[in-house]
Amino acid sequence: MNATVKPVVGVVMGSSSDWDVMQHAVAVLKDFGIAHEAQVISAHRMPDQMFAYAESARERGLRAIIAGAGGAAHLPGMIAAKTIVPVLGVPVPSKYLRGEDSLLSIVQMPKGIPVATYAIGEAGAANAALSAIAMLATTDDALAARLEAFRKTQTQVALDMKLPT
Ligand code: RP5
Repeated sequence: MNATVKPVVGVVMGSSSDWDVMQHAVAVLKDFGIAHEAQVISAHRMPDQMFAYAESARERGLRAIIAGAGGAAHLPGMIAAKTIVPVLGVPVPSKYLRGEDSLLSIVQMPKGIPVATYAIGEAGAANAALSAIAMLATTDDALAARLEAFRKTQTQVALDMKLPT
């Protein structure tokens, strides 16, 4: 992203091994021309940096944070605990429990600190980005029009689907 444009969406993940999934969020943000940043922030391996990221998010202009993690996926919840910027959590598939652990640990936030939780894996990452875009579009008519056009294209693709005869 152009370094002079301040990011409005932050994408963070617990490990570079999460990139295979989280790149799908970044790809959607890029498609829509959303100023964003992406980086590894591990809740348990770099807690001080995680706190600093969350604490500075709002004053740096972030309007949504997409946080992906696998296993005991506390990253989205801990970031949400330290900022009022909306956090969109993406459960990353894990080695042993296929991401069911990630899903439950992200979605089961105690009352008071919300994390909007998405599907496990690629669909969740892409949809988290689409939700961030929908949030930004509430105050940006041009972006709203692009989101409407994206939906119309998807509809047309489905209408044009043919099954083998
Ligand atoms: C979590 O542990 C990460 O989000 C990742 O999904 C998982 C495994 O991390 P690595 O061992 O691949 O670095 O913190």
